[in-house]
Parts: sequence; C-alpha cells; structure tokens
Amino acid sequence: MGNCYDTSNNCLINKAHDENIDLVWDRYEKMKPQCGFGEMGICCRICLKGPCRIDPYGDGPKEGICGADADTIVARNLVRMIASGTASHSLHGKEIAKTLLHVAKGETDNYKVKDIRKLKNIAEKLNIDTEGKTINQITEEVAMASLMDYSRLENTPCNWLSNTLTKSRLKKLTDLGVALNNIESSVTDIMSRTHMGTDADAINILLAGLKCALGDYVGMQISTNLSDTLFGTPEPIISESNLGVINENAVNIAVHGHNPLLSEIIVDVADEMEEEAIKAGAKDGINIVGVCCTGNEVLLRRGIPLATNFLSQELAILTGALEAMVVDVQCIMPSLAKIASCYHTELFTTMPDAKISGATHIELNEKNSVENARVIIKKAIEKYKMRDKNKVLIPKRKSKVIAGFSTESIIKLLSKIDKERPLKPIIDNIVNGNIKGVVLFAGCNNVKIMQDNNFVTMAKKLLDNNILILATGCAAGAYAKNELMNSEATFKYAGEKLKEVLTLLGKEAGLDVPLPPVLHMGSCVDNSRGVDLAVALANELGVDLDQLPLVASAPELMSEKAISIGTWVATIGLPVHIGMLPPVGGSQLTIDVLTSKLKELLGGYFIVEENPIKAANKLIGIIKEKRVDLGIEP
Ligand code: MSK
Repeated sequence: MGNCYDTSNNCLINKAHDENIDLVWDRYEKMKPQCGFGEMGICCRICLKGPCRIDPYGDGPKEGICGADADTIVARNLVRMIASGTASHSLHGKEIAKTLLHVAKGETDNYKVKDIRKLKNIAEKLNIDTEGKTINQITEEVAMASLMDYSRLENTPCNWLSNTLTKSRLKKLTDLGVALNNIESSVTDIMSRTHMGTDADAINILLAGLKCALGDYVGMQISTNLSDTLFGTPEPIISESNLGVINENAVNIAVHGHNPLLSEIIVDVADEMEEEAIKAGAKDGINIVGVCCTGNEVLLRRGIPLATNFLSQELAILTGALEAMVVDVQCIMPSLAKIASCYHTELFTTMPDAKISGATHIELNEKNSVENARVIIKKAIEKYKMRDKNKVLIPKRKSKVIAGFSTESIIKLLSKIDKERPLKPIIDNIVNGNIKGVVLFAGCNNVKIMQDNNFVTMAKKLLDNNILILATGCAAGAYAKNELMNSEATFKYAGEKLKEVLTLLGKEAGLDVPLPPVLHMGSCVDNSRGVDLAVALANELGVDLDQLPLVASAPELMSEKAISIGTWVATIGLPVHIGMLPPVGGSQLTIDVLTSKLKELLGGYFIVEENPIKAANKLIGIIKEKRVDLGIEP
C-alpha cells in the first residue's frame, strides 16, 4: 500500500529517501509496534505512583495502584483529549474575539470590520439591540457577548450555544445537564475531576466530556463568525490545489496552521511587496500557498491556492522551491524545522505559545503584525536568491477548485430560485429524493491510513448514491487536491439526480457549469457552518437535528480536536462515522456509552468502520432509515 492516494506526491517521497530525510511515514514505521495499552486507553499516567497498565485479556492487573479500573482510566483519558481539543478551538475563537474588541475600541489599526452585514446578523442572532448604535458599539457588544462565553458565572447556557441550535436540542442538552455555560471552566472541570482520587465514575466523567465538547462547538461558532466579520464571509471562488501550485518562477511562501489573524496580514503584505520579489529575479513575484486549515481560511476568502493538507505538509519543503513556511498554531509537525534545514527554506513561527526549536520566531501580534509580516516576506525574498535549482522538484499535478460555500453564500444562491423561502429548493429536492441526504466530512489525515484514501473512496460511493457532500478541514483539502471540488467531478461522480440539481444550482449561481458535488465550507472551525445549515433546515422542517438525513464522518481522524468535534457532533444529534477506534478499546462501557447509550439519550452516536466502502454503505443505510422515519421515499 502506498503512502498517499494521490501518487503525484510519490516523487517527493522518493526524493526524501534519496536525501536520507525521514518523513512522517518513516517515523511511523520506526515507532512500530506501538504500545497496545496506549492504543486501548488503559495506560494511566495521571499520578506518580504509575504508570499503571490494565491487562485487558490475561490474568494481570484489572485495576491501577489506586484502584481505578479500566472504565475509569479510559474515560479519564478520553475526556482529557476532549478538553485539549476544546482548549485549542476555543482559544482560537478567543483570540479573534479579543481582536474584534480591540477594533471596536480603536486599539488596533491592523484590522477592521470588513463585513458589516454579518456583524449585524450576529448581533441579531445574539439578541443584541442595534437600534441607534454605531458600528463600533455593536462590534464591542458582539465581542463582549462572545467573550462572556469563556467566563460566565451564572448557570445559563453560552450565548453561542443557546442561539445557534434548535429549541428542542437546547432543551435536551439542558435536561441532561450538559448545556454549557462557560468554556474555560469546562476545561478546568475536566482537568480537576480527572485528577487522581477525584471522579471515578466513568459515566459521570463521560457526561462532563459531552459538556466540555460543547465548548469546542461554541469556540468554533465564535471563530467562524467573528473571522467572517473581520475578514469577510466567503463567497464561491475559483482556485487550485495540490503541490503543483508551488510556482518555480516565484518566491513561494506557505502559510500553515489555523489562525486567519496572521495569514490575512501575510497575504495583504505580499501584495505590496510583489515588485521587490520581481527585482530579486522571481519573474512571477510572490506566490502564497496554503497548508492545512490556515490554507483553507485564505483559500475561501482570498482564493489562495491550497498546496496540501496535514499528512504531506513536509513534502511542500521537499519541492526545494519553498522560500518560507509561516506557521501559527496547531497541526504543525515539529519535523518541519529539521527538514527546512536541509534546504534554503526558512521556517517562521509567529505565536508566543507555538515555538519550534530550529525555527525563526517573529511574532505577529496585533500591534506589530504588518511590520513583522514585511520582515518575514523580505527574508523570504532573500532566500529566493539562495534557492538551489538542482534540488527543485515540483509535482505537476494541481486541480481546479470551486470553494467558498459559507452558509450565507449557499442561502444567497438558493434565494435566486426562491426568494421568500430560500431553503425550499433544497428541502424539495431532499423530499423528492434528488438529494438522498447529506454527509459532512471533517477531520484530519492519519499516518495509519493511506492519505486521503478513505475520504475519496467514500465520497465517490456516496455521490453515486445521490448524496451531497460538505467538507471542512483536511477532508476539504483531500477533496480539493483530488479533483472532487469542481464541475468536472459532478459529471464524473454524481448520481444522475444529484447531477441535475447541481447543474440547475450552478446555472442559477451564474456559473454556467454545475456546482461541485463536494462543497468546501472552510477550515476545522467552520464545521459550525455545517451546523448552521442543518439547524436552518431543521427549523424550516420543524424537526430536530437527529431527524435529518444528515451524517458526519471523520474517516482519517488524528488530532484531539477531531475527538472533541466528533463528540459535540454526536451530542447535537448526528451520527458520526470514524475510520478508526480512538483509544477507548479497553472499556466496553465507554464504547457502549458512545454508541448505543448516546443514541438513546440524544439521537447522535459514533459508528466505527475502517473499511471505506463498508463505511459508505453504512452511511447510506442510516440516511435511508432517517428518510423512512421522516415519512419520505427511502
Ligand atoms: S488542520 S485538526 S489535521 S483537519 Fe484543521 Fe487538518 Fe485535523 Fe489539523
């Protein structure tokens, strides 16, 4: 089995081997066999009496030194993963909310509110009265209402929870005691209750995990919506994807990580410095390319080409044509520093909480971001002169991408068909079976799975069955690179009925070609866009989210953030497919809670299936069941 579904990258993997450079796949091989206790979640390192390991099969210990059994240990380990994912996504949102507040108070010149309509829509959503108020006043109130979700003392649900879900869902969460009031205290709560000698009841621990995961959801809502306010709400935009977007005749700069506060500035400043790059001999000037979710952010809003998703981030440097990689937070392999040192590439870290030894740290904070972005780009231009032409190898492949499907842009497009009830065309097509259902693909790549294989294999099968696909994060990267986000893909892979709908929508959108069968909704935090669309559909139909023919899938999950996302997606009522079992195999109780018990309580649940064809068939089966329950043709 190869490393990547897309074989155009193989030349770079071979190049790395020729140059004795270890890549993620080599390090994985060296790590084998991986620790079986760790894989099953039954290794406890929470106190210094340990580590303790539970023997899952033989006559060895069935409890740790303190007496914690496998269920307690697995549940504690799992909810700590959820807390880490929640912390990551919510801190991302907090940084953006703080920036918005500084904009409102006139404390920064580097950012401004770009999308006033979105700001006002948010104010309305959060029940903020805008009558007679200035834009700065509304901005401040929106920022404060968002920041309050991180620190509320009262036991009322977070603003971004109570105002973004269906009423019946909010009631279910409240009745279960998991309607989150404060993101940061939910993370503290997990760390506290999982301390040695505190909560030892696995069910109680897992319930706290559900509540904390909703903090991940709230953080995502804040990240997406406030980023749209600052940088604009995405509209359909045409670009390209895959390593072939690296341009031999340009100063190439990759932006990588998650936070658009930094990448937006880099893109702006690069525009100003084109001439300087041309003078340095790069006839095509500066070429910014994206990696991972920072790449998705600037693809959606600026049309910046997406070079790659998570697993092949190292290969961007192996092209020998990357002058700089500028990283912010999350999903950045520390190995990049070592690989960059084998080339002329300079790796820049930009956030105080995400430094990498061997990288150059130039901080892009609110006050100096423009100035320091210029320093980074100047250094990249100097690096261009040091490029060794003999070491350049850029794979040719790149595919056309239509991205930018925010909820707003989808509704705007549909309103061209029905101005009064824009969701009606989608609902009619779901009811008549032209669109059988929708699957939202999210999550990472994992070195244990051939890169992008599960994403692409599942999508082809689902599309053929007239199921529409939405995608975010590295799932979106997989589809962008592998030619599933353009009109040709609609002709090639969509079932006849779906093809008709996408053709009609493309025409109405003025594209003259069908819409792509996989709609790029953005970065990981933009899973909130998928929820907004689902909630709008559920409200229009008068049902709750668990009744919609809608399923989520993370077939190549990897990060703790993927665990927290999957958990809140199930909590809000959607079935969630995952392509591998997280470290919970040591506790049947935990597996039962996440599958059957959760389904009984909230309608959402996890399905584990490694085989992508079997997984697609299971999702098709679930969608059929949901259609029958809604009383429409399966
Ligand atoms: S970047 S969290 S590898 S999707 Fe959002 Fe990709 Fe997963 Fe990171």
